[in-house]
Amino acid sequence: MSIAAIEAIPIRLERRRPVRFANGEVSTAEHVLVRVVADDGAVGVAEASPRPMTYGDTPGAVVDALRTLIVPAVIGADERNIEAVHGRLRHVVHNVTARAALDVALWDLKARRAQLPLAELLGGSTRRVQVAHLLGLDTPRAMAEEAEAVARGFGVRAFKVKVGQSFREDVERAAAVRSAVGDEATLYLDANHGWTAEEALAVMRALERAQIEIAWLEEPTPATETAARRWLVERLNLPVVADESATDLASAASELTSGRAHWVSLKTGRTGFTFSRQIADLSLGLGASVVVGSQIEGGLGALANLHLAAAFGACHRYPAEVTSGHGYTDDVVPPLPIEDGWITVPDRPGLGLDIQEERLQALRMDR
Ligand code: MUC
Ligand code: MG
Repeated sequence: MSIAAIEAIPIRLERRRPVRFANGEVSTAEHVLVRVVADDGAVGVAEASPRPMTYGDTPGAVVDALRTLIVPAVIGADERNIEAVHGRLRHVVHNVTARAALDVALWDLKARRAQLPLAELLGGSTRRVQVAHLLGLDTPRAMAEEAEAVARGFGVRAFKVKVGQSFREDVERAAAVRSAVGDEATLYLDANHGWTAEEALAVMRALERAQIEIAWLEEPTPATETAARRWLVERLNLPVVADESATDLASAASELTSGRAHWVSLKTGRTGFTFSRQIADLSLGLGASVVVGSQIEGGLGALANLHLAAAFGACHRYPAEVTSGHGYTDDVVPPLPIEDGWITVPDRPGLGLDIQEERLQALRMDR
């Protein structure tokens, strides 16, 4: 029951269309498939989705961190004691996506051995999760058309609208999507630090005047500009969500208790299950909500987010971003069906989908 090897296989996934946001874009995604192999040959898997604009890492850095920092520290450790494995890594700073993938793979392995779906092993709050679809930055018309097609085709009723560019276009983006999907849909905005505090206030006041309802707002301004962020949060009439400013337990605690954010976004791609659960519990104790977000991971990463959303009541209070895998032309796992805007956790042990070996061989970059 000890960790015998960790494989890190870089894979290249192509988006059907690029996803743009205020601080970058994802078109060809270079991710890393991580496999933890136990001494008896049992395997747990995960997908690392490095995001240089968010965490400063790259696919090469993920592979290197696994091989040179993580493998030497954890080989031989008892795979069942996930906290103890993290204890061995306490001096490894940054490298959040590499460490998160190790965590997800260890939990997958544990749940496979227990013959339980991972969401059930972790907490088992629900089996069905309402999904939110992410609309990348584009013209207001193109974003509205995409929202309309996703609402019609998949019954999706929650949309993240990427903004953070210019006052006029951002107001038009939210207005166009709202009129495409109707008053009942949940709309929320994500500016990825693209606005100044004054711009953010102007956009949100304009949307209020136009009676365009927005449920919450993610990362309106650079979170490092703490006074400006606090000034803004005091003036807004909706929850402000910390995403890339809350990438671990300590930063989530700081954002939530400093008046800079009301809620936090959770992503297994950066905090795995172990640290996501800690942040969810912290938030619950503070009376803050959490939303399960996407970093445009492939199908395997999205599946991990689905299990997180299903495991804990706090994680499915709001629709979760668990459909990013649907946006790739090819992948190592197939996308799960979206039924009238909801996805059901597979009723199989672990993450619940097996890696399709022939797809992996076709997509791997190290051949
Ligand atoms: C988001 O919610 O910000 C964009 C980059 C990243 O790391 O996550 C995405 C989406
Ligand atoms: Mg975000």
